[in-house]
Amino acid sequence: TSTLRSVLKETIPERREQLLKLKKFHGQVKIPAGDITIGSVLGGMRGNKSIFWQSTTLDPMDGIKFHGMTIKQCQEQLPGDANDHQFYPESMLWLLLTGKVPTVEQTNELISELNGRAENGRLPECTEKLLDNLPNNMHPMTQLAIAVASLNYGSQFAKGYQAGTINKLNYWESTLEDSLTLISRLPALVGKIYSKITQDGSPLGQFNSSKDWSYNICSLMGMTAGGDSLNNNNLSPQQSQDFVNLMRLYTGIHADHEGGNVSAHTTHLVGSALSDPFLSYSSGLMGLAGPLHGLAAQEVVRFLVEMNGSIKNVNDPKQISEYLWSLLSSNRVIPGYGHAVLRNTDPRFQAMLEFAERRSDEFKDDANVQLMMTLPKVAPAVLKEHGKCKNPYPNVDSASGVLFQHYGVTQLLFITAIFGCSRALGPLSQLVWDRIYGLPIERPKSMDLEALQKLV
Ligand code: FCX
Repeated sequence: TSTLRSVLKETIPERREQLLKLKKFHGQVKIPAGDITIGSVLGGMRGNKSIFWQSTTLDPMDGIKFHGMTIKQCQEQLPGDANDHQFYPESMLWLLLTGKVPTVEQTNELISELNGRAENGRLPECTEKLLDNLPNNMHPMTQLAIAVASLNYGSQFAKGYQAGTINKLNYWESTLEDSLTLISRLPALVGKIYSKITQDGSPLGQFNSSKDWSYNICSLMGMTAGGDSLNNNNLSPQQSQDFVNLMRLYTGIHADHEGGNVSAHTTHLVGSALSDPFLSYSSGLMGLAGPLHGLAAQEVVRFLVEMNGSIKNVNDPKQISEYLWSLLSSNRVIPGYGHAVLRNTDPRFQAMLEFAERRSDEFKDDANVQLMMTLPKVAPAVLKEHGKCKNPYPNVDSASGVLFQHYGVTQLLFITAIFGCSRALGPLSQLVWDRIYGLPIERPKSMDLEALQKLV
């Protein structure tokens, strides 16, 4: 991508100088909030401001901002499908990498760049064989993490580093190469895994080199209309178009959630050892596969389906509330509610909800979607009364699974793999910047119980 590289190259010198100045002249300045306490050492480092992350910031009340832009502003300003106000994930990737809103031409150029690297949706032979040899019913996230790690076989960064041919100041270039290659391969990877868990691993759809990344995720899952899909997905043309736009929305807004969440931080941490982007993001995916993080999306669907089966009237707040209490009293969490940083409704949830509200006819008979839409009116009060969680409001995982399920993605285990496509965009963009800045290996100090006891 000549333009992407030149835009980055224009930005790099100034940014590097700013960081160097901070490090050299102000390294001793204390960060105001977020003192490290015994509570934070024992409590998952909540509130400790200790990770450098450029592309997104998370405000507890307002939620995520992408280089300062809210989801609404992204929907208004980033190039995408004009009919649905839905930006392409490529425009988000451009924004995350450069900090600038791309033009339509720049977005199209990045779409072509990624499609060029995708080799018509064909995977490298060793990755294809590796996936063929994994059990079809192995969890999709395990398959995805293994497959992504295997792509490191072709890593430009690892090769160059091994050969000693790259100047440290230029590490970012092969990191960018690898990151774009990794992102371009994800539609084919998840398409293959989806086929493995739904049938036998044979292609479900065709790669379309004139379309965007999200379209190709859908197409290789066999979910698009017309000639690109090779199976009968039972979707009307309107529904498959809506599914593509749901995928664009989903992959766009899940791309990044600042640096401290498990998948982002893991990618950053592993990358700090100069592991290449494939290994770094494979580790991030393994973190995303945890039920308190990305896997929650799958748990939400299970929970809504179970609740639908257990209560007589899903529009009755009393019955919903009783069901939630029964869950809480058996020490289970309400999936899709709560957050480590947010203290308000997640604007990503809001964006998914608006997607459903704009298609009220489509969803009016889907009891799970209806329940997902009613729950925010009941669950926060229950969680407040329960009195434990700091944020009683819905997070992003509340809505996504049931919407995918509505269009026929009934394999719950697969939903987190779609999250895994999206989350590549943010942490890999940051990894490029980690290399631009030449950030060192992460090595915080640990403390044992005796050392902590000595402090009190
Ligand atoms: N239902 C019931 N109890 C909850 C709860 C929920 N949804 N959320 C938090 N709590 C409980 C915690 O389990 C904890 O109990 P404990 O003191 O007995 O251990 C207490 O409330 C305090 O937790 P809190 O500080 O509010 O939350 P944490 O920062 O520790 O954890 C998560 C945040 C997201 C892990 C937590 O709210 C949770 O488990 N939610 C349900 C799972 C979920 O939706 N995860 C997705 C999160 C996110 F969107 C993502 O990363 O993908």
